[in-house]
Order: sequence, then structure tokens, then C-alpha cells
Amino acid sequence: MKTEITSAFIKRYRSVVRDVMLPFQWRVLNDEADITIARERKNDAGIPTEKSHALENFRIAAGRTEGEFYGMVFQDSDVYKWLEAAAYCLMQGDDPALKKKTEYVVDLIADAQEDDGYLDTFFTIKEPKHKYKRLVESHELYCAGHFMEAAVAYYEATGNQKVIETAKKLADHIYDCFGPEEGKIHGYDGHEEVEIGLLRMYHLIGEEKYLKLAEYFLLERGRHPGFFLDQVKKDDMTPVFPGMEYAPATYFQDHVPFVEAEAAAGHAVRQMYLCTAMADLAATTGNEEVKAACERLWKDITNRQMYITGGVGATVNGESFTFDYDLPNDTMYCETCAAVAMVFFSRQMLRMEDSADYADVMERSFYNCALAGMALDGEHFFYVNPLEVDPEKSDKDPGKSHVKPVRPSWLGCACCPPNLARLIASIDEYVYMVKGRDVYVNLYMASSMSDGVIRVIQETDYPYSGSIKLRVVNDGADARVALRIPGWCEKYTISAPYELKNGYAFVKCPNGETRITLDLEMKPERNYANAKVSEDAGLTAVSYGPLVYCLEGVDNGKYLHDLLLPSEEEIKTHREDDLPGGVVTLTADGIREDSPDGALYSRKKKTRTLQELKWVPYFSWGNRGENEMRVWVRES
Ligand code: FUB
Ligand code: ZN
Repeated sequence: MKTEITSAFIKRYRSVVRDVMLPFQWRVLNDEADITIARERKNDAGIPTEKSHALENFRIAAGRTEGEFYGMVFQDSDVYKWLEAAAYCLMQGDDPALKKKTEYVVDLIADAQEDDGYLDTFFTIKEPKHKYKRLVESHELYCAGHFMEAAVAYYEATGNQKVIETAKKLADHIYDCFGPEEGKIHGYDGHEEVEIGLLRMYHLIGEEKYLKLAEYFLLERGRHPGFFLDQVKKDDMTPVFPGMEYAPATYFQDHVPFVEAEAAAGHAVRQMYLCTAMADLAATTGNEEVKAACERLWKDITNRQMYITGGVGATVNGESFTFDYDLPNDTMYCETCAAVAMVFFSRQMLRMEDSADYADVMERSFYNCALAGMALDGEHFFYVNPLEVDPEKSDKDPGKSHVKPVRPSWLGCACCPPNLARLIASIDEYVYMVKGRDVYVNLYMASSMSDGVIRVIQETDYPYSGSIKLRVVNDGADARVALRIPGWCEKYTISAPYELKNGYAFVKCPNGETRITLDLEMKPERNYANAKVSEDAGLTAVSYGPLVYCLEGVDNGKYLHDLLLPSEEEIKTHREDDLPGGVVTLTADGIREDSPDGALYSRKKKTRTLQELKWVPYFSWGNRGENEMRVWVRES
């Protein structure tokens, strides 16, 4: 299936990735960008902020230059994710300058690989005697997984043999070192990811042992209590993250085998990568037990542990999930990578079952939490995506130092920017899905798709308009187009007869041309959290179609917590092309409360004055300087 995106909204993002983000990241990875690298948390001296050094690490490991390793133990993964994003850009069209850089990177990676297939610059340069001996913290397989993902994408984009041979050599090496057989390591990486990479390798090449190895890692997790600690006890390397082996097993999703898990737990990105790989495994092998566990976790996350922005991870402590309905707005984590992974998980769930719920969450996480991870200029990035920010608190409250009020240009732990780049660059793969003679439209965005027999041309101004026109050209036998009816939409009309199932409207498309118009009523809506969410009691969040909105200080002044939206007040929409990116904003007549006197506590009631409230899409916040921001607003 080939998809081409014509949406102005998405094309702007994709050209920012190709023309700004990737060149900028290239300079960063080569230590040529003139930037200040921020720490995710103030005073966390363990986060390296002098430079990236990521490509230099490869040059040293390859023997092309001399020097020391610098950066996070998983610094290699920044390069792999950059390569993967570049591969998707190359799929969209020729770009000789980008191609040249990618060829350089592929050769460099191959040169940095050891003769037996081992690949990880930290251990090659710095700790060669400790390979695979400290999986709790080493990220060796995490990095390997990212390389495999990049290799598959790059091979698909260019047919480059070297990249896939290098990835096979690495996967074969891992296969020789891990598994149930005697003499192999009976364990897994502290950070899931290699499973996703191995499954992608399996889908591309069809090599059974990659599926077998992914299955081994996935199904064994949680069945080897003490594995991480035992390994570290037997090894004398200076720890990378001292004490990590004593983190609770939940942090690594190692407390219980996945098939027995009832709820999402621990480090959010790890949990979401695990869910993604598990759903892929279930869709690939038909394992019913794994499928049921994926569904259980899906329900737990999306019904009880996910923010309205589609972000996950309620605490900075371990960048983790906490417990059901615990969703603080100003101390949470909501890491960009975790939102990106929510999109990955949703897509894999859709492969298993065509339920519009999965596409709804995919859309929610993409348009809100994930896109907020990048400034509109493509050169500044959030790691943490709060729903409420006060710059003074971020500056002075140590418990909020991770909640940045503006996006830094780069981060000492730079996992998020290239992760978002690879998602945006490959978003065409998420729009349509073909199952038999049914073409599912999972995301609405101006685009066209073709599987060689059926073509769909979609015209729309989504996400700012719910009016969608489809032209289906079918050169084969009877087919159907399945239109997702988004969960946010209460009223809709379809110009053709349809049958509703699992949130999709199925319209018959016989041989020839069929034209369909779908009108989704899109208007500003108030959303309320479940009463069990203490942080959102008495508050409302405003949305418009798939977009969650927020108030910013630049439009509404200071002390956003003093603003109230009257319960019956009409919320109006405005198209504002002069705002960054050109967005639809919302306004309503609201109220500002103030203290009648300067006392900290008083017996006098607060004063109330009228003030117009103005909302901007959440993804666009923080692009007009440092200011307060708030998604959940008081309602009177
Ligand atoms: O550990 C690798 C990556 O760094 C994780 O996925 C992120 O949460 C960050 O901690
Ligand atoms: Zn990240």
C-alpha cells in the first residue's frame, strides 16, 4: 500500500522534520550546533550536557578516530532514530544531500560493528569486558532494537544491502547469546525495544529465529526474578546508573509475566514498548493469551491512566505510571517518547482488531501529547509534556524542575526528539489499513492511498474541519471503505448507505468510482474527568475535534488558576493564520477571580471581574515565549 499525504497541516510538520529537524539534529549529533543542552531535571549531574558526541562515539568505535565515549549509555540510539526518520523522508522523495549523510551513517555503523556482530559503542570503547553482563542498565539490546528498526526502514527506502546485513549480523549475534538453550543468557534487557526491532526484522525477512527470539524475550520477562540483580552482583564494572538494580521490578515490567499483568506499571516508555511488541506478537502469531493481556492493559491505560492529551506517565519518579486515576497535571511526566509509543501500540492493536477505539487513541496521542513534543520551529523539544505549568514553580520548586515552561534546543537525554521525528516522518503508514477487501480510514487527513487495485483520495481540512470528501476508485471486485466515526463526534452524516460496526461505518464500493462525503460535527466541547481523578475535580478541558486546547498566559494574563469558564457560556471558534502554524483558536466570556485584600487568608469572598478567555491547541503551546499554561480550567 502506498500513501501520499497532501494535508497542509501534516505537510508543514513533515517539511519541518525534513528541512529543519533532521539537518539540525545532524549538526547536534556531530557536535556542530551552537546550542545549550538542558538537563531534564535540575541538579541531576548524571545527565551529560556538554555535547552529544553520538556520531563521534561511532567514529571512535570504528577506529576512525581516537577518544573517549561520551554521553548516555544509550547515546547510539539517537543516531539510529535519526537514521530511521531520514529513511522515511527518503521514501517520500529524492534528497541527495540527506541520502549522502545516511550512507555515511550506515557505513560508519557497519565499521563500528565488531567481527562477531556485537554492536554498541559504549561497551566497545569503554567496557569491552562487560558486554551483556549488566542488562539492568546497559541498554545494549535497546540500542540494538533501534538499529534494527532503522535498518528495516532504510532498507525499505533505499534497498541498501549493507544496512540489512549489519542488522542481521547483530540479530544473529544476539540470538547466539540469548535464549533458553544451555550456555546462553537466560534473561532480557532492562529496557524493552529489541523485541520491536526483531519483529520488524522478521516481518521484512521472514527469518523464523528472529520471531522466536522476540517471543523468548517477551514471554520470559517477569519469569526470572532476581536476574538483573544477580548479573550485577557477579560483575565489577563501575555502574552506569548506580543502584538501578534495586529499582522495583515494576519499573522494568519484570514483576509479573505480561500475560498475567492486570495494569500498566513502571517506566512508561518501557511499558509502552512492551505493549507494542506484545500486540505485534499476538497479531503475528495469534497467541490468544497475549492478545487478552494486551486488551487488559489497553483498557487499564486508556480508561484509568491516560491523560486527556494522550500522554502517559504520572510521575517523574522513575518516569512512571503510578496507579489508576492518579493524573496530576503539574508534576506528571508524559514523556514525548511515551506518547509516541502510545501511537505505536494503538496501531498494533488495530492490526489485531478493527475497533475505532484504537484509532481514537492513536489520534489523541498523536495530535496532542506527541506533537507538543516539538516547537513549531522544529529546533526545540519537550521531554515532559505537562497539562499545567507555572514558570516560577518550574524554576523554584525542586519537585517541578522537570516541567519545563519552554522547549530547550536539545536534551542531555535526547531520546524524544528523534523519536518524534520518526513518527511524523512515517505518519502516512497510520492513515489507512487494508484488511481483505476493506480499506479502513483510521486517520482523517488530506491524502491518497493505493494498494494497486483500489485507490482512495481523501480531501479535508481536518483537524480543523470535520468535512471529509472521499473518492474511491476500485479496479477490482466489490470492496468496502470503513470510515472511523471518531469517539469525539456525536453527530455525523454520510452521503452513502452504510453499516456500523466497531465504530466504523462500512460503505460499499463496487467496481468503478464511488464518491462519499462524511460530515463530522466539529464544535468546541467541554470534557470532564472521571470523579475519581482528584486533580480535575471541578475542572473542564476544552476540545475541538481531535484537538485538546489550553489557556496560555500570553493570551490570558497571569494566574490562570483564577480564571473561570461559566457553565453555559458559548465557546466560539476563530481561524488565526497569523499565529504560529496557523491555528483555530477558541474564545469565551469568562471570569477572573481576585483577592479583595492582600491578606494570605481572609474572610472576604473573592472579587469577580469579566475577562475573555482564549484557548490555543495544546500542541502549539509554548511557542510564544515563557508563560503559564493550563489545560484543565475551573468551571463556574
Ligand atoms: O532509557 C532510555 C530512554 O531514556 C527512555 O526510554 C526514556 O524514558 C529516557 O529515560
Ligand atoms: Zn524520550
